[in-house]
Amino acid sequence: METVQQLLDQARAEIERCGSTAELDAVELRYLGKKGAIGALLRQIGSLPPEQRPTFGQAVNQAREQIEQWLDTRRAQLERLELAQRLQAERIDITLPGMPIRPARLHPLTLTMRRVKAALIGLGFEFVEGPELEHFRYNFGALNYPEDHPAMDEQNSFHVGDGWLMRTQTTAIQGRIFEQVQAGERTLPLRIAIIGRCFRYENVDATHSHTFHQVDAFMVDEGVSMAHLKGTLTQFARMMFGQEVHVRFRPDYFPFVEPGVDFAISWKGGWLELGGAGLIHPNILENYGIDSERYSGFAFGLGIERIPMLQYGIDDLRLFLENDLRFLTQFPLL
Ligand code: FA5
Repeated sequence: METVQQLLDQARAEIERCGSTAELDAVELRYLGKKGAIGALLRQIGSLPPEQRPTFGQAVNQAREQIEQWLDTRRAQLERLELAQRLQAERIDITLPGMPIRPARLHPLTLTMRRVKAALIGLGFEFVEGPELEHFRYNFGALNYPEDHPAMDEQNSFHVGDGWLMRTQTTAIQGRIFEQVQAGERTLPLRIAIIGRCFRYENVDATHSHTFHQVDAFMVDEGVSMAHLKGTLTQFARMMFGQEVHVRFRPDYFPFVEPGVDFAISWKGGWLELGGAGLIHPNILENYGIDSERYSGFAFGLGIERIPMLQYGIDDLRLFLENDLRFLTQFPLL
C-alpha cells in the first residue's frame, strides 16, 4: 500500500509541474499507458498472497481514477492557458489603418499620346491603326525610296524574313490607305493619322531607342500646299506646348516628300527637332492612281518620346521602357 501512496504523491507532483498539454501527455503515458506505472503495479498482484490481492487491486484502481482526475483537471487548465497564449500571439489589431491601394496611373507616353491624339482629332484627322510587323512593301517600297537608299539598309530594321520587318516609321500606313483609295474603299479628300510603336536597329543612347513611338498624319485634297502643312503643324505645336511656342521649318530630305522639311519648336532659347514633314511626293500619288495635277497632300511624322522629355525635363528616353515605379509615379494621374 505504501508503494501505491508513493506513486500517487509522485504523480500529483509531476502533473502539477507540467507546463503544457504535451508534457501532460507524456506524464499520462508514464502512469496510465500500457507500459505505465499503474499497469506495472497491477501485474504485481499475482505475486501477492491471495488475501491481500482484493485490497491491493482496489487501491491501485482508485489510484488510477485519482490520477485520471488530476490529469483531467490539469489538462483543462493547460488548454485554457495555451488557447490564451495563441490568441495573444495571433492577435490582429483591427484598429490599425488598412494597406492603402495605390491608384493605377497612365504611363507618361500614354498621357502624351492621348494629348497628341486629341489635338489632331481636333484638327480634323481620323486615326487609323497599322501593323507593327509590316511588309517591306509598305515600310519602304510604297514610299518612293530609291533602290539603294541607305535607310533601307538591313542595319536599320529588324527583319523577320520573307520581306517582313518591324515597322521603322508610322509613315508605312500611307501605302495601305492609298490602296484603299485605289480599291474604292475610301474617297478623297483624306485626313489620316496614326500613332504607335516603331522599331529600329539602333545604337541605343539617351535619345535613341530600338523601340519608340511616332505619330504620322497626312492630308490629300485639291490645292494642298506647304501653307496648309505649316498652319497645321503650328496649330498642333500651340495645342501641345502653348500659344507662345515658335516653330521652325528647314529643308530636309525624305524620299516620300518634295519639298521636305524638318520641323522644330522653340525650347529654352534653342530649337528642338520633333520630326520631318513635307508635301507628299507626286510619284506616290500617281502610283496609286491619284492625279497629282489635281490632288496634292502634306505629310508629317514626329517622335513622341521627345515631347514628354522636354515637358518633364527627362534626359534619357530609356527610362520610358524600364518601368521603374520610382520614375513612373512622378507623373500626374491624368
Ligand atoms: C521619319 O521617320 C519620317 N517617317 C518622318 C516623316 C514623315 C517625314 C512624313 C516626312 C513626312 P525620322 O527618321 O527623322 O523621320 O524620325 C522622325 C522622328 O522620330 C525623329 O525626329 C525622332 O523624334 C523620332 N525617332 C527616330 N528614331 C528614333 C529612335 N531610335 N528613338 C527615338 N526616337 C526616334
